[in-house]
Amino acid sequence: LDMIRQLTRDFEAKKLQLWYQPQVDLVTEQIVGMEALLRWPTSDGCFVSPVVFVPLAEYSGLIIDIGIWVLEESCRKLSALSAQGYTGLRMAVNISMPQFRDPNFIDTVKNIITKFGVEPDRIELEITESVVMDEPQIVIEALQELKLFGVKVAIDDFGTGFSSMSYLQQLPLDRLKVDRSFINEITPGKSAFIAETIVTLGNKLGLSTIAEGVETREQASYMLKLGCDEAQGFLFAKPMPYEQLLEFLAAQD
Ligand code: G
Ligand code: G
Ligand code: MN
Ligand code: NA
Repeated sequence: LDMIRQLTRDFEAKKLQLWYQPQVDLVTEQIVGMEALLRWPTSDGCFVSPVVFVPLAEYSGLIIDIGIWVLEESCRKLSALSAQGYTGLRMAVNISMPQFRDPNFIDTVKNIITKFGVEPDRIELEITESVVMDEPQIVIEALQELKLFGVKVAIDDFGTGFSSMSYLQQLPLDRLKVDRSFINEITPGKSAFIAETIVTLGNKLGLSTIAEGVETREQASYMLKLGCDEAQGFLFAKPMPYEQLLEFLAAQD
């Protein structure tokens, strides 16, 4: 409870940060987009992990306001990147279940994207399988409407949740994110077979695929060989503040 109070205070004092992790095309290894990731700095120079504080924000309802800020900040940065000539980059934003339950969610998303003059197809909403299974009807309907508006939709941590394959049919999906647990032990074995099956499934359904948590050359070339489109992981770049992202982009030009 104390932590929720502290989080609320720090959010209101604008102390939360948004960091960005590049996503690269596996063939060219050029950056094609990034994922926006929350960071909560502590007074001693460390960070509280989102794995710890995002559930608290969900439980307390604070995630509604935080989520609005994350989307605004993401759109603000996309707009700034466009002004610098980076007009084609995509931004992936994580969405929690309570945000879908917010009756204003759909309008809020549309309004923010419009306000910042961002092309809707440059925003990708990331949802986990547990979000889909929690209240399928609400999530499917919201995503269908937002899809009509033009945003992209990705399933995060694919293969780790308990989801029904039938939702792959009902959800207006663009991308599967292969969970990092399947990339970890990429030597022939169960993980590698699962990674291969997810990429094949994505390809057959006409969805893009991205490998998460790629840390080694071997993992990158293995995923490329499987036909995976993109990758995100420490091999290419860690999550970083916006100023550092600009340097990363400039170094690549
Ligand atoms: O950056 P890190 O890998 O520590 O993030 C861990 C998890 O925290 C992510 O996988 C994601 O589920 C969650 N997370 C990070 N940023 C956000 C955010 O802006 N919104 C939501 N809902 N979850 C986030
Ligand atoms: O949304 P999601 O929980 O998938 O967020 C991705 C998380 O994975 C972030 O917390 C990010 O810091 C982390 N991450 C990104 N790339 C790597 C990687 O190559 N290795 C490991 N161990 N973690 C990573
Ligand atoms: Mn994610
Ligand atoms: Na993930």
